[in-house]
Amino acid sequence: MTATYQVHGDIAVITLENPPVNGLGHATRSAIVDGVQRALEDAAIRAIVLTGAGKGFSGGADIREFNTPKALQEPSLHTVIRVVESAGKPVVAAIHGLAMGGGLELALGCHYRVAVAGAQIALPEVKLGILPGAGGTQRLPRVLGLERALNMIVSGSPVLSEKLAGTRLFDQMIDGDLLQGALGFARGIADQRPLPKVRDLRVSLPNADGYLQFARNTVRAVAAQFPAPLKCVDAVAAAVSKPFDEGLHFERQLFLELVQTSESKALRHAFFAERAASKIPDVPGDTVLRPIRSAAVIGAGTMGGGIAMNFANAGIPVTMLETKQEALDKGLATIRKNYENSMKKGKLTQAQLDQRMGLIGSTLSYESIGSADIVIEAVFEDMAVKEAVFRKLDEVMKPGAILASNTSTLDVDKIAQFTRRPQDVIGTHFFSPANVMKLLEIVRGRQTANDVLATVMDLAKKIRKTGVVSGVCDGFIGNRMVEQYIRQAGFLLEEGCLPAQVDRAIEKFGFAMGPFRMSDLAGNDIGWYIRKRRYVEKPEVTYSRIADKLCEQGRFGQKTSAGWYDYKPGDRKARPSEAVNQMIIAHSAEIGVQRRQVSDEEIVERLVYALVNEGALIVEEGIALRASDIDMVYLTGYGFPLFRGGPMFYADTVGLPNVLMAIRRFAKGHHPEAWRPAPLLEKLATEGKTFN
Ligand code: T1G
Repeated sequence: MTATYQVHGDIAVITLENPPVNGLGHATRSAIVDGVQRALEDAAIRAIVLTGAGKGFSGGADIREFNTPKALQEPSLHTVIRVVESAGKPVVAAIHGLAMGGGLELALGCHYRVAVAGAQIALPEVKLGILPGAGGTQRLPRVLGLERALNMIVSGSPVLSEKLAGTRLFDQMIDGDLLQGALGFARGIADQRPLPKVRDLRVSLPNADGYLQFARNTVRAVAAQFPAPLKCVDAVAAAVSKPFDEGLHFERQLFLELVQTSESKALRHAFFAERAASKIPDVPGDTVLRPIRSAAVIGAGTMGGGIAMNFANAGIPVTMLETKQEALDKGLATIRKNYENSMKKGKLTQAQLDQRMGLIGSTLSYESIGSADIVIEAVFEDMAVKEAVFRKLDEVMKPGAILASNTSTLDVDKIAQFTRRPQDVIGTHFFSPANVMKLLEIVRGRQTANDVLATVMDLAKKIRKTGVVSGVCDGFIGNRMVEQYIRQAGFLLEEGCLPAQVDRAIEKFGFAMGPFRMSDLAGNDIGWYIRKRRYVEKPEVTYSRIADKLCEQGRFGQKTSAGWYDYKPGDRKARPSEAVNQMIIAHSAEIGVQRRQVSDEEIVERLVYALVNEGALIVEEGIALRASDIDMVYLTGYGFPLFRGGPMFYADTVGLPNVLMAIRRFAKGHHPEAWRPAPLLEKLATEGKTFN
């Protein structure tokens, strides 16, 4: 379906019908033009109402059409808006639910606009690395004024329709039934001439140039690697300085430039990747979910407390269980402090703080959590401890309760075997701080029931996490890949790099933090503990021993004021350590490696392609459902730069043959065993295909 045409007395009603968001794809655009022409040719019709079925008016242009011929196929959105605006009979946009992007631009081309309250009004294009490309930057300032329009366009954030009542955006707010209200409004203005056009309005602001210069400086400071926000300012500035048609042309030029940028393609990839991640091929979308009305968390430490906050934030009552009262008291105090910090930043009101704290209970007794719909254990990362907890949970939890483990590396299938209900067991791997990081790795055990998996995926959305399904393997998706990244970082030190050079190179690439600063922050002893286990379990996996030497000196990182870097007490600034650098140089000599100058480009390739190669194995083994899921893991959990779209998307943009060539080059160097090309990578590269 695309759009329907109905006649109500002497008013024609064109209804957009292109679920799920009435995207303005080519078919819908054609149907609108046909409908308007039909109404203009029918002498009995005095006015036209344009409205949307379902969720709302329209979510904008169909992003899936971008960079395809369909996006520009006539009638383009520009043409549709021109047909509407130049119509000889009044066209009234009737808005509910949402009017976003091209949807709002279409409404701005209408002669009148009416809306009910609660509709999300936005020009979110900047979030996709582009800008409103169908007149939004020229028309919105004409109805809302320069400042308000610029804020909406540069932020891309929605504003509720009622907040815009009384502006020239809406001619009337409708109470009650939107269609009836719109029909009544249309009859009232049917004979009014001339037909009002937004393009004929003027944008006026005293000292507009000064304001725009201020806007440019502000945007430049925060836009970082994204070109779109600054171009939004330039386009809106044209609404002030240029005649309408020139401004429209200028906007179009900027749009066409931005839509081709790699940043925009990365943002659009991330948009769809986030939505694809919640789709589980062998679990039907209509699987009946288990109700989650209450939760319990075992452990009130950093992770347990953070996990509990996620439930409270979503309005779900949660009980934390600990073995000692002082641990509970400490956990609750930490949560309260976190909320108070948010309140100080204006992100929370006192009432919300009280409401959320009121949702967090605490107990020392397993028996008191038996009625919870889901329980998540966040206890020490040791299988014996997990076993004791899950055997206890199996005893006390009601039938049908979901038993989840927050383990970051242990085998969820083994954990499930500690219960008589392995079908109810699942992994929910949160990332610290659990109340902040968006990523939630949802680990599907061999026996995890489909409805348990679907319920936890739905819960991820409810607690505002990006849920990504992972199969059971050591490290699941993120940590399994990061292990290869850390290995390469260590090898680079042996070959000639120092920590500061590696960190600087990868941070210039766009990572929030390089591997050595990150390790000092997290604690070098964590990796040390895992490597010591690995040396026994997987002797074939080689590591640089430099990190072990560091830990043997007690240099665990920030928490010991010394790690890869030196730290002054109370100061997080990482200062290169001469002692560590000398230890690294001595180590190379000790193992007989001739140190060499390593380029930043090689550092980035070694670190990123280590992720890509392991990611390819993870997809091939079915641990991840799709390559874009791996991108979501790295974008939301590991600080991979958003403007690069994630490791697998980035590899696609580099070209898989180039990635493979680099890996084959590395396989001739130091530690060739770490560079066995993944068969999937070789296959796709040979076939000229991509991961995504
Ligand atoms: N194009 C194509 N598909 C879209 C879409 C769009 N604009 N918006 C949503 N979808 C799909 C989405 O992928 C998912 O698909 C389903 O709809 C439900 O989405 C010229 C050029 C509208 C607030 O940026 O912000 O207009 O996974 O899960 O939570 O200036 O979708 O089910 O197959 O997000 O209720 C500008 C983007 C486009 C709005 C609804 N518009 N969309 O949120 O549902 S560029 C946007 C959203 C443009 C003009 C320019 C949200 C939503 P599937 P959902 P939701």
